[in-house]
Amino acid sequence: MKKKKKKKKKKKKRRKIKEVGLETNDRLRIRITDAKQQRWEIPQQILPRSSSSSDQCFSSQTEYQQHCIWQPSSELIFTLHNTTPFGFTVSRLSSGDILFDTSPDASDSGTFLIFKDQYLQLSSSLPSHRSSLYGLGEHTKKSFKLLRNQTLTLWNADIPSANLDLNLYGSHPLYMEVRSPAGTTHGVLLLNSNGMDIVYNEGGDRITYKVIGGILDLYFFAGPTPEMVIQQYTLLIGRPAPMPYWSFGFHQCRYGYRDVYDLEDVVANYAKARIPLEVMWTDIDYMDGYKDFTLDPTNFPLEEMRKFVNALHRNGQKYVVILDPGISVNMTYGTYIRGMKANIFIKRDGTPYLGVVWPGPVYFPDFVNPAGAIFWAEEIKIFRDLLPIDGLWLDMNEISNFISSSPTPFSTLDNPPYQINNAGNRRPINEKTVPATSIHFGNITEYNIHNLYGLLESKATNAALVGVTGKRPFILSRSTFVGSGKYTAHWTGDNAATWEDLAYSIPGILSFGLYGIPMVGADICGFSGNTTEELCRRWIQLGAFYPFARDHSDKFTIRQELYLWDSVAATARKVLGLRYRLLPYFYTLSYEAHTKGTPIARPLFFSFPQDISTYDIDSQYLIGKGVMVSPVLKSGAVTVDAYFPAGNWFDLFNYSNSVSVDRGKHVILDAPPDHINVYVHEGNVLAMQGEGMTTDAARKTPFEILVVVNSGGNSTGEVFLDEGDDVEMGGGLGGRWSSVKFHGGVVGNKVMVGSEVVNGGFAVSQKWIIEKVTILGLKLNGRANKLKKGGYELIITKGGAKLHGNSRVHLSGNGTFVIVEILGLSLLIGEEFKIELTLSK
Ligand code: MIG
Repeated sequence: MKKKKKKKKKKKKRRKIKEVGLETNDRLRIRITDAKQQRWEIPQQILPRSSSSSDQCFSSQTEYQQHCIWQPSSELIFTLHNTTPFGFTVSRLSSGDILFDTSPDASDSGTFLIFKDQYLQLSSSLPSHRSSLYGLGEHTKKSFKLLRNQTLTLWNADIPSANLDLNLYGSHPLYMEVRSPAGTTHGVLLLNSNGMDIVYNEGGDRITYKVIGGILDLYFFAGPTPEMVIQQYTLLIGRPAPMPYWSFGFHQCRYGYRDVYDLEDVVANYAKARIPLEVMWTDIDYMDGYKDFTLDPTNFPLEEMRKFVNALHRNGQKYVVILDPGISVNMTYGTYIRGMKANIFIKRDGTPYLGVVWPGPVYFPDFVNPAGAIFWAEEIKIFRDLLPIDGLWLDMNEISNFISSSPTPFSTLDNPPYQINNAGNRRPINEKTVPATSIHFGNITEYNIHNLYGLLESKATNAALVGVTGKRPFILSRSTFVGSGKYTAHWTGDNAATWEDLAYSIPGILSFGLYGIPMVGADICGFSGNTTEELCRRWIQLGAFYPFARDHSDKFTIRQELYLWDSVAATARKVLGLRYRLLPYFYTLSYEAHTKGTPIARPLFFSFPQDISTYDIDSQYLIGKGVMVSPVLKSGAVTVDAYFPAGNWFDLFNYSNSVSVDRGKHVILDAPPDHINVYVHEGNVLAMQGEGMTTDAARKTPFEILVVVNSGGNSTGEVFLDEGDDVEMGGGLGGRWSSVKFHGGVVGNKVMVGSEVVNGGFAVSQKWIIEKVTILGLKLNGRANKLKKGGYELIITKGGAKLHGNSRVHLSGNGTFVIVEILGLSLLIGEEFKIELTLSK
């Protein structure tokens, strides 16, 4: 099954090894490096990925000159062009479509392959009129689809995400390309941790990488659907971490909470307003002098904090605190003393590098050093023994530094010959971070490993929390890299409380879905600057449907907890009510993400790749395959222009509202101040539960199975159920989990709904029941009219035996469709059932 091939070749000027490996039938790797000298490559221990095997494609140089054609089952074909310098193409076997073509444009020296020590260049042409590109973050973008004529810079930096187009906290050198009209999709990863500029030219017919180190290590993912590209990508880099069930509840944070009483007040006010609050957070305010693992004895004294956290826990709520990587240089600070003793700080010129962050002078732990990760885990353990926190928030890990240290004279690391477009202004790469000449464990330079710090910290923190709690960890990291999703969730950083940033949050979240970090959200109501009632109301309407939903704001801005305005509170109750009813759906999507990599929040083209109108849409998105969110993103608006791909769609707030389009169409929807449009597409079955003030409470309510029948006959859906915070999610049969597949459809005069259960024992043991089955999508024609008059027979069977319960059928709907509700059921979700509703002839 796994066919891998490799080949070597010498190049004229500098000697390079080229390896071309077909790693799976849908993944191809092309590795170009120096034949003589070992160069920096991201170590396997840091980012484990399958390496290509050693079987040769062609061993001799003469053969190498030939085209290299893989075995027919491979969808990706590598062809070498024997030019100087050499060029190559990657094409798709099934269509012959050329996906990547590095043949230089003879009129433009900027398109040639260049391989120097601190400058690598690679360029590929693109079929401009057929090509839509996504990814290459982290940036705040006006549009999810990458616009032409721009340079995308990757270099992790503490630059507020309220800035458009600048390099931000993370680096993800992956793009996804969708080709019209068929929507055939592939992915390209340049696996490289060095700083780079990626130029997408004005004509949209060329992409050029300009990288300041490492090697050219390219991975191609054949797709051919968007979903499959992400599956193939996350198979290489690691599947997303399982997320605890509670992390899908609503989170409240703020920079500047005064004291523990302030926290208590906020929690109490949420309860009083009947707005669900799952997780309370605290920013750096809780620390003593901003020192990690300490508590401010005056405002956040340990005893009071313990009482507070215990009260949260008694109420089914959680508590998360922030950690910054910088450790205060302070002889009376235990963490510092232990860190010095363990000798785990990043060094420069032989001594720990001295930076400045919130506590003042700091040293930064080196997470490349195994002893650094052990140190970190011990500090987390000591702190958690004092205060039973439920998760950790990793900020400032780009690394952010308040000072820019002077470069080492003549060092081409601190001052590389090619200056990437850092901060949009070709600022030095050393600006406000740890200088590139700093040294990590194993003599690795900061120059090479800079972009990996957040990944390494997330990995160490994840392992530490598993060790300390024995439970599924929750980590939120600002800085990320390829593979971070295996350890952490992410938020989009310091946005502003503006309507623009509300809109940009969608491209931001969709991009992280591509990067294999599906648990992502933006600061709801906006971080910096003062929000307004209207903006905050619209923001919670959208934010309630982010995978990760947290309200967070900057110090010295006005408060923005959702209960502070009546209109925001009312809308919050409504939209979070729907979110909580959809928790089984969100959680099942997180299981799908964990096992396959598929994003939770997806662009429309994931489900409708053949509808080319969807390629540009980023003011709406899908949760999973079939729930579409169409928010208001403009001040004053009370309607929304929403694009509906073909089919029947039903309003999840009010099943009697529907939109039916034969082919994709824009529809103007009402969006009064308290409302967001969330529609489910035909063909889906959703397992929903009731509302609750906590996810725990919501999980105790009975299920409603919502079946949206389609014209084609069969609708499907799935629910994954487990304890919610076991370290493993799923796993072998007999484990503490169950999975239920639902199907529903219309055959002749019968409406049928049924389930198939895998490992049902767990769900049965939890006594989860289905109380109601709702069927949408039946046309209100003659037959349904008969239904209305009672012309039907309802048969419910379990294990072949008929059930005689108290179920009854209720019909409503006055538009095109009838809503059939089968009420009064009491079916264990862990046992297979079949419902047949036969309409009399
Ligand atoms: O220098 O901890 O992005 O969420 O509130 C700013 C204070 C540090 C930046 C984070 C933000 C957080 C803030 N932090």
